[in-house]
Amino acid sequence: MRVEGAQNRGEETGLRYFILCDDDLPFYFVGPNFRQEIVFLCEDSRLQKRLIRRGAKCRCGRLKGQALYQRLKICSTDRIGVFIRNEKARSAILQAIMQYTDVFAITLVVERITKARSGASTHPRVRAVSMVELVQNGFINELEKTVSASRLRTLRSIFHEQERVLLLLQYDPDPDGIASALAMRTLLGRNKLSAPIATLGRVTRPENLAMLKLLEIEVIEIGAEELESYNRIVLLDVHPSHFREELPPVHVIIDHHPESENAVCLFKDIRPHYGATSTILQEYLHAGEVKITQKLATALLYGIKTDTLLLEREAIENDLKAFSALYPLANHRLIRRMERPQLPKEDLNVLSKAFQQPAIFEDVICVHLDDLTREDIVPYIADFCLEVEGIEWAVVSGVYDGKVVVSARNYGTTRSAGEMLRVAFSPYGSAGGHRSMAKAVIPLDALDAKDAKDPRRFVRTKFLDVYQAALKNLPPRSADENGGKKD
Ligand SMILES: [Mn+2]
Repeated sequence: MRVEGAQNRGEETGLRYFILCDDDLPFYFVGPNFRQEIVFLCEDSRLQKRLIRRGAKCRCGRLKGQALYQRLKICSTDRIGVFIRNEKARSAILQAIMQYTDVFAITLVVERITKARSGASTHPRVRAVSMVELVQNGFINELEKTVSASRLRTLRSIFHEQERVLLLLQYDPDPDGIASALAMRTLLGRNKLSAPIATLGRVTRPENLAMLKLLEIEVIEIGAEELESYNRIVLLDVHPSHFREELPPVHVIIDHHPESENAVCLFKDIRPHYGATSTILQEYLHAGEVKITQKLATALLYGIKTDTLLLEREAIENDLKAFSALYPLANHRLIRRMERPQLPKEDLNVLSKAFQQPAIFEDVICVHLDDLTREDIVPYIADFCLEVEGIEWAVVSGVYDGKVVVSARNYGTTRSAGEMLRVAFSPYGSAGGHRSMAKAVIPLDALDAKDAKDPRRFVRTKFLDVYQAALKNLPPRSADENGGKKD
């Protein structure tokens, strides 16, 4: 079974929400922002008229029959909430939905959770919520939680009776990946022996090493040949296409990077509009009502924080929600210690060299670093360069391990950084990313002799060509737009 990423807003994603009701109370539980996204279904034409008068979308028909569901073409991805007060009618309607549709997430509203929760939960497609939960969390959130709970069940079933599980991260794992792996291990109820966290590379960034040390997390370094010995391989915060090695089939992918090629696996949850993979995992933990320890909360909060630059970059409402849920559980003293890592002394040379020959063209700064011992210096400096006065774009390149690594950052106000790097560099290597942050990796031997000798000039020329072409397609910016962009 394949499960695609969950999205929250029906309007953006084509997801549909239905609430079956026998009075108008649920209308008030929904909240004004979401009322347009929901279709209410009822059996009473007077109730229908009343709801429509209030601005709701409402259809009338027999809720215990097949015809209405057929007419609406109810399908597996639709979210259904059942808000029927009469208990007998409620169970008959529930039966009808299960019989006539293949919806996999049904939220059943009950007065209070007593036996009803356990009773309803015996059916995997149904989750019961109480009126109190509905008031506290909102109808849409509860419908989404049911979807997550359903997915979580599928996800867990993949690991049933599988002895060796590997949680695999990118070559130089970052806090978002590490936290996601820790959360995944918790979701599966495993430990570091039955589900080790691994990389085919090495954790190098000092702040990430600090995270591992302070939270006592182990990331093992393994070779590609060892992958075969695991029964289940989970990729977190990374796609198969990231790897230079030929991977054996992976079983699960959970990530927020846009997919460049369609990977086949048992369970895939990719949400490119999310700021962090940690957010996706937090939603699973929440849906599974799994206890989040201080260590896990600290890791996840740090993961969201670093991937979204404290919720400023590429963050969506879900990231904010996850952040607020984790905040009271986390150890903030430890996070402060992780954020102020010690930079190795030898890096000072790289830094000082970087700023001796910056090239600035209009609002673009290009900085090149020659032979690096660490790849992560490149994005580190790119983040920093974006702080330079008047700069909207930072393009930082460096040579590491026979490759040119390029990091682009912008304030997300004009062209997509991912798209720009893709156009400029994909003929030579891998390139892509988000709207405000992107990366390219080009093997030196993919370049002709002249470019390979002068990667600084190569990167600058290629990027600026694309940048200038993009500018020509843009409408001229007005005077006041040129100021205060970075607020
Ligand atoms: Mn991430």
